[in-house]
Amino acid sequence: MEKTFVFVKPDGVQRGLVGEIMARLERRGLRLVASKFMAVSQELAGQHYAIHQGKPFYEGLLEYVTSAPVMAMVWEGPNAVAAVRQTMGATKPTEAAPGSVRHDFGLEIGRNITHASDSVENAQKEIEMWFTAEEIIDWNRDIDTWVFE
Ligand code: IDP
Ligand code: MG
Repeated sequence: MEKTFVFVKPDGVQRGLVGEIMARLERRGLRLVASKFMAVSQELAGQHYAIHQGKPFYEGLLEYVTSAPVMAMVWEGPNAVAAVRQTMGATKPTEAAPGSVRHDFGLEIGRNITHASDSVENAQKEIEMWFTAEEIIDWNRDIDTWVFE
């Protein structure tokens, strides 16, 4: 089953949106397979956002994601990567679809509440970067046949 990596960024944690975001993903039918509430080191932040190194917002981005704890998670389901990106909405909150997390709770690109992997390949890389193999729980949920065709 496809897996994707998500974290609720420090603004989402500070604003008390962790439960709301997890509830939306649960209600959508995705299956939680890992989560941890954690402080992000400079090293991890740098590794996670390596692709943005050199961009004008890079330093601010690292400061932002290390400024308070985050809730890191792995969710699983058919097309999990695309489904979660859709639930989170476009990077820029004013371009995010109404009903998406970034639309419903955000205004600024630099305070856009969540991260979600943008491809299956990056999801695999990010899951390995953030979680150990033992932290990923392989389980069958009793309602799975009512959500997964
Ligand atoms: P994504 O989070 O939707 O995948 P990316 O383009 O990969 O978006 O950018 C990563 C993160 O960097 C964004 O979620 C946002 O927090 C931050 N970011 C991107 N562009 C800007 C910007 O122009 N100003 C401030 N922060 C930005
Ligand atoms: Mg991205």
